[in-house]
Amino acid sequence: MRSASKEKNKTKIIIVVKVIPQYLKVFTINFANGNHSEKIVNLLQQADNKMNFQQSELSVIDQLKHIKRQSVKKNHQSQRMGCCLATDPAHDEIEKRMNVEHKKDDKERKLLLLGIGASGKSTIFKNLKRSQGVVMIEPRVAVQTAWVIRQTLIELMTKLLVKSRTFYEMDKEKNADCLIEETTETVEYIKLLLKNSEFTFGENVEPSEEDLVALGNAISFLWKLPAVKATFARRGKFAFEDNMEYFFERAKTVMHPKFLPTEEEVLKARVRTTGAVTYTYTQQDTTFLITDVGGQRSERRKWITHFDNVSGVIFVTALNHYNCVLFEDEQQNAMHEAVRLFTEYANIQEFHKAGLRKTALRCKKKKKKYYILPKKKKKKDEEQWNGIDYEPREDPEQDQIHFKQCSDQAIEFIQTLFVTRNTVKERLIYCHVTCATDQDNIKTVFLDVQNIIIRSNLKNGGLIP
Ligand SMILES: Nc1nc2c(ncn2[C@@H]2O[C@H](COP(=O)(O)OP(=O)(O)OP(=O)(O)O)[C@@H](O)[C@H]2O)c(=O)[nH]1
Ligand SMILES: [Mg+2]
Repeated sequence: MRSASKEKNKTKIIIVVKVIPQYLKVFTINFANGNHSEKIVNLLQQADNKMNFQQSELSVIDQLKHIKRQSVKKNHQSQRMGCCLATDPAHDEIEKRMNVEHKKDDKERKLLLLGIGASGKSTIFKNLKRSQGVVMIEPRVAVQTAWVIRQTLIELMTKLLVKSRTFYEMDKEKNADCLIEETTETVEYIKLLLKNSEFTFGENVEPSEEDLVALGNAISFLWKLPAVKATFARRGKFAFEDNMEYFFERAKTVMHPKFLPTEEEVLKARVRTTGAVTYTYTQQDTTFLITDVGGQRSERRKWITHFDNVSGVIFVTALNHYNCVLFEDEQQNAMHEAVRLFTEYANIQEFHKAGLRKTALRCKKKKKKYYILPKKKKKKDEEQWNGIDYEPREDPEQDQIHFKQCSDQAIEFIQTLFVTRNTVKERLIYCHVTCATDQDNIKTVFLDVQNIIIRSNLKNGGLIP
């Protein structure tokens, strides 16, 4: 039996896989983030920061550690320069504060949300806050989110039009369905859209009410074009945001001057995270600090500042990413990037005191043709998908059974891709398959996460076997 001291401070890796409900019908989706103006994103982030809960960039202990490191560095530099500075007076004070904070830290459990961009971290984070009773949309946030959605609609419709042309030019026979038929109405609407796609809404540029309504009509019309739909079906080949189908269908409503998004729509809208946000809440006498970080490549170098004393890592990965490319690099498959990232971070020194106990998987019924890693593209270190590919069956009952078989196999395959990357034998890894936009689902996942952490605290303290 392992001693309690050895068990102490174990980091748990919990993989949460997001599931896209609309997958009943559609193909894969990816985000095309970076399209919103930085200003809107910043404004939103600021507004989000002001919501009524505790959050900060770094925990106090992290900040103190940083100050201490700076102070030690300064001392070393002084000594190298021949100065006989015994100790920095600030040093003792920092040590004292660190001891106090460490004691406090003992009662706090730090959870870290990691994963590639658009994997669903912030959606889970927002949903967790919502389940804790935090009001998600203050009037100002709602107005700003409305502009983000409108801008995204214009930009992504423009992208679809451009890609329609690219696909058609690339292979006129194979991509014949991407050719946009030229009619006076189509040309007029495209012109209107392109004229407005040059603006960044929010930077003192707000179209008139008439222009907004006209834009809504244009997007709604263009969305119905078969060529646009055909290009949309090929969106696994270029970076494209999640949930856009929902907003395209409602283009006229979204472009209405009085439109304000509902909570569900705020969850569906894509706002890239820059930096990190921490939310503190208490459950069963334990204080949890959960940190959401930006997942795009440029954001990941900031992660290291959050690794101290982490009790649990929630690694989020999106099931639809098996057929998506990265926004940062359209040549890179998003699922491959997620597996690589998990391998890198699951085995880093900071999370080394971890163990593997069991893998729990919960799954919702989904209808989707799964072919995760194209066989021809298999690389040396990648597992090959040998499961059954989903082909719709005529008989609904048979179809359901067949689908269940396919989806179970595919989920197990993805799960294995991650779990087998763990090289620390005793680490605990739990897998949940959930839908990040579904509040009840996320509530259950977090209840499980909290229970795991609380149980392991009691175990470490010798209170339970
Ligand atoms: N339908 C559906 N959409 C989801 C789910 N999870 C996330 N999304 C959508 O995916 C998009 C990206 O989600 P985010 O939560 O912003 O992703 P992120 O991991 O925080 O991305 P970064 O901040 O760039 O690291 C948003 O439009 C979400 O609404 C899910 O389970 N189902
Ligand atoms: Mg985010």
